Amino acid sequence: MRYILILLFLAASAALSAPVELLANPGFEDGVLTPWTTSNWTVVTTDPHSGTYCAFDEGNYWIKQEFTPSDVKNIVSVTFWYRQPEAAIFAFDFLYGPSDYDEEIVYVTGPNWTEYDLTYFLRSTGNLQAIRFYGYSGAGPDPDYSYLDDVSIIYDESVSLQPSTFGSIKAMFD
Ligand SMILES: [Ca+2]
Ligand SMILES: [Ca+2]
Repeated sequence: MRYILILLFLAASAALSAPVELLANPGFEDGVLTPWTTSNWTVVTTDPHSGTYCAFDEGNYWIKQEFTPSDVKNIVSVTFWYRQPEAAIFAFDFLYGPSDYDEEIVYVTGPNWTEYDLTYFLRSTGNLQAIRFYGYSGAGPDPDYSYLDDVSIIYDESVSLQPSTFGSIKAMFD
């Protein structure tokens, strides 16, 4: 009986320690936005970063996905791919509550798909529960198009036991 319990414990530990993607439909390959919500974004097939689909917006509108509130100490990476034909800017938010969020501006330097790593932007403590991106308006005379694809938030239960997790390191400097 004892060995069975140990085996069950090991199996449960292995299941918990596997890194998991917190987002659903992170590359829009469902062909619809769900479960993303938005004020104007749509799914298109115009030059996606990968697969068949990406998300598209014209103007400064938001797209957001909520997920199970997750301890930042276990979030090992936040990345996404973004494209704007004009050299412009866009904003993104990390939400820790319905109206509790941090916002930052990203400067776009060229028209090609670019990967951004937002992991540094996590708070040292708290539970992340949604991510939100914006398009833009203005910049040059071209249409204010924004494309988004392959968003990823990786959660790993096992890293909470390690003092070298990103959140712990950040806490030293807060
Ligand atoms: Ca895609
Ligand atoms: Ca413009």
